[in-house]
Amino acid sequence: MKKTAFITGATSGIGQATAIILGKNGFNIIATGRRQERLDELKKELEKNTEIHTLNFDVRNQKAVLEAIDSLPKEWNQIDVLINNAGNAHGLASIEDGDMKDWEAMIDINVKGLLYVSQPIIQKMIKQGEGHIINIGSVAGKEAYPNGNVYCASKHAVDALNSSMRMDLNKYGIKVSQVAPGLVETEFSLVRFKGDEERSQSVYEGFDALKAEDIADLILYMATRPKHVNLADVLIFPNAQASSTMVKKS
Ligand code: NDP
Ligand code: 8X3
Repeated sequence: MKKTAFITGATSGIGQATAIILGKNGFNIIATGRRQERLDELKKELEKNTEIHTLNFDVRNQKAVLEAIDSLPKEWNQIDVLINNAGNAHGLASIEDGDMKDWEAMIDINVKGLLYVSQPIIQKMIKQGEGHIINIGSVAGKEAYPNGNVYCASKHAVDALNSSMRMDLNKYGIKVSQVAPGLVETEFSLVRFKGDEERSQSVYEGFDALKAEDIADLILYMATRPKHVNLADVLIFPNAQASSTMVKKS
């Protein structure tokens, strides 16, 4: 029987590439995000290959998250893989200058949003007697970097939750894994720098950054291992990157 993957933040970057690769490799897809036109485009592209159901909600709104998950038709009730991907950085400023609204957004989306989505799906997985959660963390959750303060803190929280969730859910046979990427060229920097294309582009100049498809490829590998194998935590860098702050640029 085909497995179903529930992917948050499937409207761009890593989440979108993951929906596409999983959809083309035997998974039914539940794709979520806030930009309806992107969800519609993805549905159009993927329905040639697989079954796809879309849900539009903001992960910050717990009521909306629960209603969206409750609204799933019976045939979409089984969720085999949850990919907690929705997230972003907002701003890059020294702690004394940081914008409280940016801080709240990162904590609300990257941490609280992940929890809002996870719990109702974990309840389903417990009833199913199996499931796999793949959390998208970051190198920023392994080592902080200057001006990264609250984004790094939010991803350190994902790192801690990944370990702790794995311990809590081990008794139910549910796998919990993390992918912690370095620099991936997506809309991430455009969001971080509030639409400043030049500043956003400069992040990825002078080296070959990872592509969203590289991360999606890893997620496909992780999601298709045999039942007894769990890639618990994978740090993935572009070859030019050696740490959160060391990137060899030409
Ligand atoms: P993108 O900006 O391309 O994608 C972010 C996705 O998250 C979008 O689909 C967006 O959908 C969704 N999202 C953002 N805010 C919300 C919200 N409030 N409610 C629902 N969905 C939301 O960035 P990436 O693909 O790069 O980022 C994906 C994940 O990867 C994030 O968790 C990020 O922290 C992590 N990451 C990224 C790295 C990089 O270098 N790019 C490196 C390490 C980790 P919509 O706007 O439609 O709601
Ligand atoms: C995204 C990678 O280094 O921009 O998590 O924080 S970085």
